[in-house]
Amino acid sequence: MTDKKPNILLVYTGGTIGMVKDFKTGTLKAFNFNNLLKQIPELHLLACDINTISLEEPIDSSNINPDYWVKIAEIIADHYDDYDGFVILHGSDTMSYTASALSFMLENLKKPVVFTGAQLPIGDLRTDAKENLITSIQVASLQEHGKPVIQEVCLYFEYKLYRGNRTTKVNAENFQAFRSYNYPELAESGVHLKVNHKYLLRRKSEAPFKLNKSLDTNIALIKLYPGISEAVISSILNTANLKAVIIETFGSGNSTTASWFINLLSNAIKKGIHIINVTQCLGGSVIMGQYETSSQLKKIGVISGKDITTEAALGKLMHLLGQDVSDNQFKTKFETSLCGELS
Ligand code: ASN
Repeated sequence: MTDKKPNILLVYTGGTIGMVKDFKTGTLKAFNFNNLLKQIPELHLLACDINTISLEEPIDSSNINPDYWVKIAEIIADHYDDYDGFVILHGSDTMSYTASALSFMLENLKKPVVFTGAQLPIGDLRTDAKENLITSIQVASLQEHGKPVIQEVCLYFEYKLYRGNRTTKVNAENFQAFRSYNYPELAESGVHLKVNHKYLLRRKSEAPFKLNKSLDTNIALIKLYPGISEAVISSILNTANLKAVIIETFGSGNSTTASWFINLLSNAIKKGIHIINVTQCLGGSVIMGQYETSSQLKKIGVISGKDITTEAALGKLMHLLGQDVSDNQFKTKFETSLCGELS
């Protein structure tokens, strides 16, 4: 083993974390990340080497889209061999979507990709940014027997490390903004940084790292509510070029049993549109057939999202549609875990 310090690439995409307060005017403004080490001298104390790279025009994460996901994934792929780990600074609003999508795009990842951000800018006196940033870098630097401890896309926020594709932003006010209801935390930061080794993703395959850039956005998301009309469902299902729809159902995957609803879904499936059942509940799983209100969905060929989050279901769907998976294989592929996104 060599004494070489881990090498971390910090990728700045935007978001609140990267804003600083101009103390003269009191306004928040974008931060020149090339000066990061000057702004946060603590980073020099970390036992790793850090380089930074920034999107040309950093964004508020509400402006994120799959083109940006490709840009971020390309930065990681282009530098994959040169770094031991990656920390991605991203706005918190859509961080779970980006972390989920990247988990499918970065196939056979064997290095840490840690997403983090903050609820208050790094220049704010009460900021949560410094702890999030410093611990994310430490997490990305963890090595055991010369190999990274974390070998997956994860999200670090407010003392907790989560699997990225299991997270959801649940709070716009609290520092603890994220939760992972269906999968335990990968690590917790207290006096010690405790890693829950048994929950870490370990791929059996020795296949090399591969970047999947092809994402198909011909999809839709419908959240069911009592009173949703035939006209609304029908107009969405008649969207030009539509290939798949995620339906956020009630409880363990239940929906209205109204015949217009089942018929619309059944006809869409016959036309080759994939329908995915994801629960609106934050925790728990879709179990089609448990109640009468889901058995027809099962019968007509609706795909079970099991305990996947909506964020991960969207990324997985865009990814699988981009991979030209055959119609016969699609259901099985969607219902099988690719990188720990469902149980
Ligand atoms: N609007 C910000 C963003 O997502 C929120 C944040 O980063 N806390 O870019």
